[in-house]
Amino acid sequence: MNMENKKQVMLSGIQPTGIFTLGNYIGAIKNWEKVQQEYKCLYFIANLHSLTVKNDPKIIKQLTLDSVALLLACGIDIKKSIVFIQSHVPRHAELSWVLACHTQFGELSRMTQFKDKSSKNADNINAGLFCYPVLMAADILLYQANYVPIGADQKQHLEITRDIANRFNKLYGDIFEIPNPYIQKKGARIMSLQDPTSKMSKSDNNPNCYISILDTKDVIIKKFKRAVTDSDTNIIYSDDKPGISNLMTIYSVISGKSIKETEQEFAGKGYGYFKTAIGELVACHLKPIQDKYEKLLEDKKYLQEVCLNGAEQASKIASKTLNKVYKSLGILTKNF
Ligand code: AQP
Repeated sequence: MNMENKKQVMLSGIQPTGIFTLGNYIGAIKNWEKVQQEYKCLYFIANLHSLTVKNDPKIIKQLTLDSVALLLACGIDIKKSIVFIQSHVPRHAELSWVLACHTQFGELSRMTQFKDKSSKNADNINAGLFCYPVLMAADILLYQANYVPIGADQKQHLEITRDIANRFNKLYGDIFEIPNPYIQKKGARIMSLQDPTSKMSKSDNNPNCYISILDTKDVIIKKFKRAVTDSDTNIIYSDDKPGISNLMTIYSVISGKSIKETEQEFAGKGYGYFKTAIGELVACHLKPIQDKYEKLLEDKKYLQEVCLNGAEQASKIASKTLNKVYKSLGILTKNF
């Protein structure tokens, strides 16, 4: 066995429901890029998950390939990681059904994201929204992932994945690896610029709530200038100053400076000055990503190849797990 085989497996996905935000970047993708050296990483575009809420099919289709380009532009390297589109590996949907038959209605009813999303989509509380954590469990367990990078909002979903896997292993033998949370130290949750008590989301109706990775410099600076902050002008990190604290977290993660250093740098400077500085910093950081993205989009054929290669590699691992699962359950596969 060579060293490559000994690497632990890390898996994560992102929905093609909008152009990635600075929240997605800081909370997820920036970290995905870093861990590629140490782990065997699989990153996928979770287009099946995006069906749980109503979206325009044309936009989802467009955003799926754009999202692959964005991942590559953000530094995900296909020589180190497997990048694929969820719907290209039908094993996800197959394992999801098997796991749904081993998940209790009561467990799914307790998921806070289901409660949140069904209150936001009262006209479309569909069974897929309810079963979302089961598909997510299938995504993770198919690849025998050891680690899943998660923000606070996904904690409960990983817990239920572990519960399902443990239950399955108890009934049918040692089938699934039990995944662990991989929690990064800094900048795990970036909040909305207009409502710093709720998280920055790419599908927010108000574009002033988020910075898109593709926003131009002018737009980025304008959005930061409009960001909601409290009435005093001191640049101090504190729980009772969620607006400025959120901006300081962003500044700190992107600049690599600590919160203390950020406080010192901007002591006595006022919000206006700080907001311009953060706008300049973020725009400058995103520029090379935007340039690389534009270049990648010019070569659709290359992007398609990336997706097909990724799907092929992912399918091999996924099929091995699903065959093991079917065998343990007495479900006949074609090569019986
Ligand atoms: N605001 C955020 N701060 C930190 N991390 C975030 N993530 C999302 N928003 C923030 C992380 O990004 C990864 C991919 O998320 P997703 O696309 O699967 O769905 P999400 O968490 O629901 O992200 P959005 O942007 O809020 O999407 P919509 O608007 O479609 O619901 C995850 O690792 C997530 O933690």
